[in-house]
Amino acid sequence: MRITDARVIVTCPGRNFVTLKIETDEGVTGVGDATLNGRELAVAAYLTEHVVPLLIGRDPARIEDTWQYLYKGAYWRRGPVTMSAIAAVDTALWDIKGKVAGLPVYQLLGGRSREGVTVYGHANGETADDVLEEVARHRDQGFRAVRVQAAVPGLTGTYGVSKGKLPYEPADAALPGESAWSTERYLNFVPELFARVRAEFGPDLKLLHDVHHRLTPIEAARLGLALEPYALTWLEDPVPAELQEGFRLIRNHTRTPIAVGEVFNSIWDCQTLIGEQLIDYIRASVVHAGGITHLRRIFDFAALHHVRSGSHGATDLSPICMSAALQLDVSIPNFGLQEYMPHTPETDAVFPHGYRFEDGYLHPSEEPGLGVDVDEELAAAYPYRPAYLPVARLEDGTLHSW
Ligand code: EZ4
Ligand code: CO
Repeated sequence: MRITDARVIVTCPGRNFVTLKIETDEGVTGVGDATLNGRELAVAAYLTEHVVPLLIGRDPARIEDTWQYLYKGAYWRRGPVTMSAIAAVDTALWDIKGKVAGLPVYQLLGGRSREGVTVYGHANGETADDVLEEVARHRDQGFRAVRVQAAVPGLTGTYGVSKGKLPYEPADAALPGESAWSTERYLNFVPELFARVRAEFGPDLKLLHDVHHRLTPIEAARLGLALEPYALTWLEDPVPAELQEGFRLIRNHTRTPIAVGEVFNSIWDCQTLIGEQLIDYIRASVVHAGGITHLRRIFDFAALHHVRSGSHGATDLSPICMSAALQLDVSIPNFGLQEYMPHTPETDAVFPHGYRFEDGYLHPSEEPGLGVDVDEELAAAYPYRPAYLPVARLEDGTLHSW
């Protein structure tokens, strides 16, 4: 079997997505997500200009060799643009291999390790009262785990909090918006919020919180310590993670579990974090961390160090990425949690898929391959629109960490 064609599909059914579709001489096709929020067209060009010509004529069965060829052959290794492009190829090749074998991809990864994939939803709101309502709504829908975020009193526009009741879509402006940040106000408010949520919902519901890289290690240590009475499942992205050693200080001060990794693109981004057991959950994703092949390598490394998976699953990861993530989630031994933000009906229609939510779990498709496709005709009806994440500034105007 040979690859005969590969094309990049850019579409915006409510938000932007980049998809790679690979075709073969035997009529079997595969799809991969290549979406990099706010830098979509860079990955599209990387694929079209520099990767697609290398794929034509290759044997689609050689997944590992193709991964190594694209990673090592480029000379320029790693980076989110490169690794999202490699991820798209890798994901599409696993899709093809599953279809050829007549098996869902998880069967090729060793089969099931669990009955369902435990997911967490997002409860967010302008006030603590709104948040309590949202947590209750998720619990009533069957969610066993909920990420809790509220607007910080005294600040306008807190990242991760939607306007109105819809799931939030943070890349919301043709040029980046700006919001104000105060570490003092934030640190004073969050423990109060969790005291209320834990008191209202009891000990069984798993609670999570995302700091979005806004603190320093000592500030994160203070927050982790203050949250210990409320037994969080994890505190996410407490600090920017370029300095992996910075997590030693957090670890030395708090027993609140730590999750990190949504911006990571390779195993080298978490080598110290995992190797020294400085984190509890690694949140890298199929689309940004080199596809199924490389993410499984990260998860296997994590398994040796008591670190579980906590895969990123925000709305900027397409249903193709979610389909691939679920195939991994259900098969690996050290699965932890999977983030699940439902996509809009427009997005679901462009990417018909077979995964389903039931009773707090997502279940992967049982179709051969990944069980997802892209409707190219429908995709063409939603042209690309520039959309960027906001930036945060301190109250005096200083550009703050993201
Ligand atoms: O900021 O997906 O855990 N979820 C998040 C998301 C990320 C976006 C970035 O593209 O932190 O909202
Ligand atoms: Co996050």
